[in-house]
Amino acid sequence: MNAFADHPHRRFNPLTGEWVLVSPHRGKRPWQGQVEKAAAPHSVRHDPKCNLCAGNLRMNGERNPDYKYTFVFDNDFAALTPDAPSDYRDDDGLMIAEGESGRCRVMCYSPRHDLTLARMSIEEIVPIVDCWVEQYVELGAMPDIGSVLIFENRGEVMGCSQPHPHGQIWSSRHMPNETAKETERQLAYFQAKGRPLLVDYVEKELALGERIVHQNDHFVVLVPYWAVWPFETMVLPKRHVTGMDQLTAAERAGLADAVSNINIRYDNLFETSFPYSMGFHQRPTDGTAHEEWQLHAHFYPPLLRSATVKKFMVGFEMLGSPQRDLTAETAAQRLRDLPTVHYLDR
Ligand code: H2U
Ligand code: ZN
Repeated sequence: MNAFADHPHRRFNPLTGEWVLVSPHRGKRPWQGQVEKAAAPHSVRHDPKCNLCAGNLRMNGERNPDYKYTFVFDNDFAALTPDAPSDYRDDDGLMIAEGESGRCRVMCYSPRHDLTLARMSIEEIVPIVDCWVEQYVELGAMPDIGSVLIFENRGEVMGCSQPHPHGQIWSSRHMPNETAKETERQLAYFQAKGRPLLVDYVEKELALGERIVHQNDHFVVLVPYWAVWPFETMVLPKRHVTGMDQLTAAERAGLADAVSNINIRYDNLFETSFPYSMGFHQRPTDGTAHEEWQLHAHFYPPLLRSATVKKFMVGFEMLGSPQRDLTAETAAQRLRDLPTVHYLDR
């Protein structure tokens, strides 16, 4: 095991069947990458020009209600719509297209323009968890929806177009690539071992402890053994839960705590509003039980060594395999060692 702390190796991601190259010896190489200015934190509680603030006009001319907690609306520029063209396949199977129906929604986390998940109390995050569950159940019950993907892009560097804290929900007839890969891998493991892959994985990580960042009675935050992004993490339940609809009230609060904790640690790492794409993977909503599935969230943050220096997925990563210098164990240690009071509150 120890040679892996200093020498190039590759690690296998059992959830996707893909490899990541790890080069820990490169940790001290000289760096002259770009330095951008960190975005200033948003300080106004209500911005009259914001499309997502309560009571304001959206881009399609509709007015938002005077909402108090969360607010969900159909994306005014939805990538998926309820109607879809029919499928097409040429004789050689070289040109294949399928009509894809779906619904895209936007979810404002709170009326506060300046309140990111990192600055919210656990009590303020619980209504967001409740709203995630509600959306998963409602969209998943639609006959043409086989997959519900709840996610958040945060920070301009991640292409987030609206500063008001919000997430998105894209639901579709087919499973998108990542969920399809994870379904295939989890099913194969479940058929071979009779246990869900990620239930076994969490048990193992809890016993080893070296990649655990935070845990409460119900949820664990860890840097996965096969992490690709420098400070990538996963949030996983401690018991077998195929989808959010199976969470008890105590588990929803546990999830809110886990989400709060990792967001505070992330902001504290480089003392900035930490950008990321995060999202939940869970049981496909195609009407089958999917006992192989385990609910989890992935956080994919691009920052590498400061508030402005990010990791680029280029060259070898784009054409070969993802690569990282920092080991998952070192990343977990750094996140674990951070204070859990937000730097702006200290
Ligand atoms: P980001 O999460 O990447 O910032 O995207 C915000 C979404 O909000 C984006 O998909 C939608 C955009 O289409 N949006 C509306 O539907 N109406 C608006 O008035 C503003 C933005
Ligand atoms: Zn706003």
